Order: sequence, then structure tokens, then C-alpha cells
Amino acid sequence: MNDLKERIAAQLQAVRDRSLTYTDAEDDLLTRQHSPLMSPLVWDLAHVGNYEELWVLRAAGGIEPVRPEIDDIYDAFKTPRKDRPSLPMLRPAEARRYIEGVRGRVFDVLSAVDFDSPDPLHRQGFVFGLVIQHEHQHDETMLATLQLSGEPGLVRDAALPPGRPGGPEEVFVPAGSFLMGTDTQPWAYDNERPAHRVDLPAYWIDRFPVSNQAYTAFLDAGGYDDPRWWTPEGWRWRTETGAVAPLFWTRDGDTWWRTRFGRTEPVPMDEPVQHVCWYEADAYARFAGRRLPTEAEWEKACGFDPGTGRTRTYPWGEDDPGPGRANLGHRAARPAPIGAYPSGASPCGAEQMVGDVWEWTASTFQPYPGFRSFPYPEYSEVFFGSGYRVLRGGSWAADPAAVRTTFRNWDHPIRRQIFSGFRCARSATPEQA
Ligand code: AVJ
Ligand code: FE
Repeated sequence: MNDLKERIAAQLQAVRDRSLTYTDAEDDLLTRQHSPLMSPLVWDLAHVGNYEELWVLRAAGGIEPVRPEIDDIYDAFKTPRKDRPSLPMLRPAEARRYIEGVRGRVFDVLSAVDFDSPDPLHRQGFVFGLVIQHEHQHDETMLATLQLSGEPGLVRDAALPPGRPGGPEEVFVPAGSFLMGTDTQPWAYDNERPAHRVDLPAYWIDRFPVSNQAYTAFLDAGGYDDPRWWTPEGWRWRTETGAVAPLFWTRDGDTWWRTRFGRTEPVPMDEPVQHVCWYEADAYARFAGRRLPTEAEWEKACGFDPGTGRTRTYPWGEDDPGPGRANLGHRAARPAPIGAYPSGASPCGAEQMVGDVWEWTASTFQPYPGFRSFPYPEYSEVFFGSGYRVLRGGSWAADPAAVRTTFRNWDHPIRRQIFSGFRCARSATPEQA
């Protein structure tokens, strides 16, 4: 019980340290717009504080509003990202003071909260999980903004385990049903619920995410000039943007270079490809004679344990993600080489399902059968439909607090400033099944 309070307090502290590190910069960098796709960094910073005020202080704590007059400024639905620079935002110093003031009272609510309360915001500390995951997701968004800005400084050079070339390229998942989603993860979002049985025919899925090496073969084969591989919308995206390679790649003679956080280096061929949009992932898969996995195929390959019939929290089981299992939490500012995490393998033998890159799936973002919006429709419900594709697994920039087998991310199919890659799948033939 108190143990959970301590864990929550530590996680609140850790995520705030992270946000403050990313925004420890000159006012100009924080208030400028680096891309119409992104908010000014100082908007994200005050927004996470305002979100805490709305959910922990007002909704869960019953505390009177601290600064109701700024709610509209930090409501993501009132102003699209491209228009946020013109908002009367708090200046960086004021934003830091505001979020610190809110945070002080968040700790008051935490000391008083009863984790066994029938109130679903209180029970098992849900509302704290909500704001911790929310802030980590915005931190990842801030990293994408900083990457677009070209600012140096966020490359981190923690050593990652070496890659392991060789071995099977795909793993087999036999036909059968599994439990998708969750009723038991205490901090799962509404979109991960409820748990429900899904029956799948047999399929093959890549053991690893698609590497830069494999993706480069697509470029070399003229894949970006061949409409055969692209859907009509994908081809339109490709011609309108003039894209010739993943975002942040440039060519010099025979060598592809990539730039990350202001540092330019030859593309490391043994890493998962990142900064591709859904259309690129889908086109590559067709070129390779494969397809993207559905979300259900991805989740079953990630967590289903045929031995117990249950779906694991992480591919390897229930242990928290550590540095030997997966590349998470911005320890290094890059995906780890292919094969770096044998001890992070899932029951079917798929590796690097969690960490490294978000993985595009074939699926649009839809509610599970029996979905109930909680605690508010603007987290998930308003995004359901055909406009978004689901990404799974979490990137090197995702925090372990916001990563699990059932976690669902989504974005427009044109987006590639996010830390996105993919792996391929194919249906088994009747003989194989
Ligand atoms: C789940 C990453 C798509 O960033 O739009 C942040 C998370 N929701 N604030 C997003 C989110 C509200 C969301 N994604
Ligand atoms: Fe938000």
C-alpha cells in the first residue's frame, strides 16, 4: 500500500525530471514553433501541469481550480498544434512555477488517497498512472520536436547490447485464440479494455523489426518510384511530398546518412529503420512479398503464452523492463541493433517487440467490443475510425511506465517525425497451418 505510494511518488519525480531536462533551454527555443506538426515546447510543459490540475487536483482531489483561466489555452482540442504559437501561453519561467505549484498539491492528494476506494480514479492509483503516462507521452513528443528542430544535446550514448546477426528471420504463430486487451492491468487506458477472445489463423511474423539494411534494398530497387508497391493514397503521399527515403536521411554518393539531434552519421545498417510513415511501411511490406501484421497478430506474437494460455505483460513475462530486456527510456537516443535482446524474446520467439521503434500495424484505431470511455472521451474515443493506424510496442524514447503488451498508440498514416518503424507478417499456407 505505502509501497505503491512510494512507487508513484518516485515515478512522478522521474517523469518531471525528464520534462525539465528536455526544456532546460533558452526561452526562444521553447516558445518558437519548430514544425507546424508540433506544439512549441513550452506548450507541452504547461499542458502536462494543467492536465494534472484537471485530473488529480480537481477530478480526483476535489480541489478548487488553481488557474481556470488558462484551461482553454492548454486544451488540445481547442487549438490545433499549428496554431498554438499564437496562444497567450505562459512564459517558460511562469510555466515552470505553475507546474511546480500544481505538483505540490498532487503530492497532498497522493498522501490522502485510498487505493481501495470504489472511485475508479483513486482505485490502485489510476489517476496517478494517467498523469505519469500522459507526461511521458508528451516527453516523447517533445523529443520528436527537438529532433525536428535540429538542436544538438539530446544524443545520449549509453552503450546498447551488440546485435546478433543470423538465425531465423520469421517465427511461426499457430492458429488459435488468445486474450487480447486487459481487464487487470491497473493503469491500462480505456482503449486497452476490455479483455476479449480473438481467434486467429496461423501466421508468420518477423523475428525482428525491419532493419535499415533491408529497407535500403527497397530504396536501391527503386521502390519509391514504383507505384506497384503503394496504395493509391500512399502513392499520392509519395508524389506530393517527393519523399525518397525515411525522414532525416540524406544521400551522399553511395552512402546514406541520417541526422539525429544535430549529429549526422552514416545510417547504421544493423538498426531497425525508423522515421517511416505507415504508407512507407505498407509499401515495403508489399515489395517484400509480405504485409503488415494486424494489431491482433502483433499482440498475440508479443505476449501470448501457449503454456499458460495467458497473455504476458511484457514479451518475457512480468518482470519490469530492465536494460537487458529492451531499449526504452531514452538511455540511448537510437534503436538497438537487430538481435540485441535475446532475453527480451516473446514466447513465440519474436524479439524487440518492446522498445527500439514503435511498430506500425495494418489496423485502424477501433474500440474493442464492449469499450467504455474512461475517464474522458477525448483520450481515445474521438480518435476511433479510419483516420488513424495503430502503432505498438514503444520506441527507445518511450518510458517503461507507458509500455506493455496491450498498450495502443495511434497516428495519421502520413506521420513520420515519430520514432516509428515496423515488422512484416504473412498468413501461413494451409500446409504450414
Ligand atoms: C496516444 C500518443 C496518440 O500524443 O496525441 C497526449 C497521447 N493524449 N495527450 C497523443 C496523448 C493526450 C496521444 N497518443
Ligand atoms: Fe496531452
